[in-house]
Amino acid sequence: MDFNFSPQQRLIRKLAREFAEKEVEPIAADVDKTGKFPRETFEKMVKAGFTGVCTPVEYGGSGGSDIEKVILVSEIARKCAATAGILSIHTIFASVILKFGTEEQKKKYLPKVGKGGCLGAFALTEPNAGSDAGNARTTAIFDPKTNEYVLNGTKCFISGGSQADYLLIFALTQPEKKLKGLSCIIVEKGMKGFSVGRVEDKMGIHGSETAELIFEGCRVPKENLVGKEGKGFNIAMTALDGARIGVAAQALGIAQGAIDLSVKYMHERVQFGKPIAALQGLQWYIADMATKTEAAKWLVYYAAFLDANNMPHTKEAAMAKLNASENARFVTNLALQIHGGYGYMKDYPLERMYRDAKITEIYEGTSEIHKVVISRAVLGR
Ligand code: COS
Repeated sequence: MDFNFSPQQRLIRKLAREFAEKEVEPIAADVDKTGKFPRETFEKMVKAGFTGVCTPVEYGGSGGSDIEKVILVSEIARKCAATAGILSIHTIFASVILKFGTEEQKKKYLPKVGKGGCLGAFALTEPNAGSDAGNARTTAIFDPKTNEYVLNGTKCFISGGSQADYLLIFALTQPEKKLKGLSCIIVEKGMKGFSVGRVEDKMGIHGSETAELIFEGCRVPKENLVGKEGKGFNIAMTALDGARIGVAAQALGIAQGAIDLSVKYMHERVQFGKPIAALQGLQWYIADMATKTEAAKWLVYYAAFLDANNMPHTKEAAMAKLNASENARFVTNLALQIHGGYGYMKDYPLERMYRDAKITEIYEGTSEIHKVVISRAVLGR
């Protein structure tokens, strides 16, 4: 067994930490306040090679794996969960194209979502297909006269959907087959018949825009089909296994950031004539926060290790996300408590982190869905 990062991974962690301190932390409160997508920061992440983290060098990426993705996402989430979420979700597009795309699709799209500065998104959810993702109703009917798919329907709660240049849309090419008729199709920003609807007003992760996508007779060339027709659900589930590791990394970073702030505050804040770090009640809080976060970290890295080595990781990704997201809520709650009244004020980052942590228990699969996935694997059902 080897729990050490390679020298390369240590370097990436150092770079990511410096980037988060210099480029992300100073604007995190503003991103939260305005809810504006941090385009400039995204462009800086492009320049730093973060956006193509898992894409091979020959396709314009940085040649890393899920382990490097976890390092980047968790370090950035330490300072701003919204920015980390943007990066994490963006990487799903490339991972799907890499695993299921044609050589032409890889050559066309991977350099663009790597060093090219384009943003990718993943659109599965619909008003009546959330946890029951197989109930999607958006259709993509093939028109043999023009060799195009014609998309009709609405996607909702799509992270980055309003900003994305390229979107993976899951739609029924054979509606009568339901889940088995679902396919994955690339839609490009600006395609006729595709528009962005409502941009949601959320509790947290404000800079990571969440949008409704509307398809009204949107014509997409046949070559934009990813994988085989009817295999869309399997593609979506495979993609979500990786995406869940990204959310787990985001949750891990939020928890680590809340611990950092709590330690600093406990040494500085004096009550009853001594720093509050001397109070045993709060020492026990910190002990619990640190222990649970350390445990969460290794489950996240284990899932990433399996993914990076092409080993089955559905159960482990679900466990990592379930555990890390519950931990992020637990830790931000105690961190806010340690900060007392100051923690509740918008002048301090704790109330933002507390709000941001909540989404990690919901998106890319709720905690309850992860328990379904885990229990099925454990019970062999
Ligand atoms: N990887 C690859 N394929 C998978 C898979 C995985 N992790 N999980 C399931 N599949 C495949 C199955 O093998 C099956 O394929 P075949 O029919 O070819 O054998 C198919 O998908 C259907 O699987 P299953 O019967 O398990 O589907 P269910 O409808 O019972 O759904 C859950 C399973 C609940 C786990 C799934 O719907 C889910 O993850 N829901 C949450 C969706 C979600 O996370 N949404 C968040 C937002 S995404 S924008």
